Amino acid sequence: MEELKKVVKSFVSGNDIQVAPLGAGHINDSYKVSVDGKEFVLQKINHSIFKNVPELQSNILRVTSHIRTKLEARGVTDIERRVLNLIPANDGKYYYQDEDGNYWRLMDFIKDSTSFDSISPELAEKAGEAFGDFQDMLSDLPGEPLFETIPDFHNIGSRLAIFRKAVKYDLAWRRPQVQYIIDEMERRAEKMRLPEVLNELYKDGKLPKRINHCDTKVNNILFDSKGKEVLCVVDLDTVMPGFVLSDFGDFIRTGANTGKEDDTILSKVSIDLKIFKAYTKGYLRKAKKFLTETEIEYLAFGARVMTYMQVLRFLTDFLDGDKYYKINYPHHNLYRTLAQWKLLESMENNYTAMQNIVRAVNYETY
Ligand code: GN1
Ligand code: MG
Repeated sequence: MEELKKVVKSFVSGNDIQVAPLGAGHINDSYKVSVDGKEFVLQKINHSIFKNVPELQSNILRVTSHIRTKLEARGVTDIERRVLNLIPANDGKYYYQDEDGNYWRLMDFIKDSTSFDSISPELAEKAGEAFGDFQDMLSDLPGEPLFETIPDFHNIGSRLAIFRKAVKYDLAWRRPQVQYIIDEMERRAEKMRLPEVLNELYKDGKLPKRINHCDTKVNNILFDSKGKEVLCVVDLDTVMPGFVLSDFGDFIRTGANTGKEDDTILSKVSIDLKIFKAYTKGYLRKAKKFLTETEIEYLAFGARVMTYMQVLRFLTDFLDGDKYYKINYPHHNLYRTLAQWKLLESMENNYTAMQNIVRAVNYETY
């Protein structure tokens, strides 16, 4: 704790400093900090994953400043609760590097807020509006393109290549016990891959790259303390250009699952079509005005491909010996893999219904 207080002091000064662990992210370490009563969030940035922290922080600064300007123009009054606010370190940089080479950042804590791992259709609709509005607000971000904080992050072709390498080298000697899942993933590879198709559509301008959040997990939205209204979108490490189907898909993967991401009771895991529909409604209400027909047509596919990609990513990490994601118990990555695979199967069985929902909602949305 003394170490952490020292880090805090490289950003702000004060006498009474309290630090406590916060949240359950799979990548960074987060803490809630209080300095003489004022509250902050301190994060240790996982720099084996985010290799260029100065560029990462510069992305977040650009994105949050741009959103702040938009909110001001709309006349929003409680802006400090509507967008993250980074605090500069004593040397003026928006990060601090300690003697061990670890990178840290500090931001204001958003008061009276709450987040959920599972939500009602009403809230899913509001979450859809929030992520649609997020993409809309960033659509005219000035300056050069955002830095790609993790190259090929949502590129299914490269995820497959990394997965195949993990299978081949089998670093943790775990391949035999998961061979049947590997086979199932390979069986789906051609259908899920589509990079060529997507790239063709991209070249034709039918599937543009837009600034995406790229980590639209349901718990990356803060609601007010009553759990009724969206306050703001958080976890901006991966905001970068991509296909909107991946932002849509990752929300559905996490928010429209009747079970947990790592549920050990697989019968609890399935796609919740009510949530799917509600999110689609909210999202299209905000995003329809800028989406192409092709983007809308591919939304349901986005949910499938993001879930497929998450199976690959958890399974890759299991085969590698748990190097990427934080785990809470041995074989956690295997349980995550199984639960996401179950969700994928449920989406496959309900795919026509999902596509029909998108079409119907699109038809009804103005
Ligand atoms: C990670 O850090 P967290 O928990 O928000 C991951 C996402 C995965 C997710 C799986 C940088 O997100 O891409 O979808 O876990 N973030 C990174 O739950 O890899
Ligand atoms: Mg994250």
